[in-house]
Amino acid sequence: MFWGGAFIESGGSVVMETENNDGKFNRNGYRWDGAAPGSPQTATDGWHGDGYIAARPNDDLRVFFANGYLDAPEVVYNVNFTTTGTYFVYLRSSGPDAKSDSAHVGLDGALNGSMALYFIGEGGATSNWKWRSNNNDGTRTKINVSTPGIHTFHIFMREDGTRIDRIRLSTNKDWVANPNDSAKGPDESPRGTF
Ligand SMILES: [Ca+2]
Ligand SMILES: [Ca+2]
Repeated sequence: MFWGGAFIESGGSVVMETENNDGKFNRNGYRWDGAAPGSPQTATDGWHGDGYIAARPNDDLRVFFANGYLDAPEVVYNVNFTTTGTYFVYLRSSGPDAKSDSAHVGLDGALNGSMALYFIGEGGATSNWKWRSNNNDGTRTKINVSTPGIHTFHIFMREDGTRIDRIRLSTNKDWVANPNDSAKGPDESPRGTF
């Protein structure tokens, strides 16, 4: 789907519904269901916007480790940045089990992190969805926007079955979605042409 422009970063923050992606690439028998073109996924309650994306099929047969992320199915988002510098990556995610709770993220084609995400039932949790912002080793997931203008944010599959609802890129390293980390977060950013 052509949305007519890039997401607009403002004040060091940009928020995107994952289902409003700007491109989608199926690879090696795997795909992101719910990414445009195609209807958003809606079966797991608690999503925002029009739904979410999910890596499928969830057969646990293959994990795209960091050295093979370019072989993994991908979705992309175009963002116009005016604020340069370090952004922390926050993903609102969900998964059916611990073999379905991670993804790779990047900027302009480079890999910037392999994120440990969230699965239902983790730690006795009662929410289907939570925001996560760390790599698998516990360090923060970051991107560096070195120049103003349009850049492309990428999500690649790592483990199949992973669901992602929303993306926030923020210069605030301490952001917590109030009233708790399962909350929606800020409204989706507008788009514009540049
Ligand atoms: Ca899986
Ligand atoms: Ca969504």
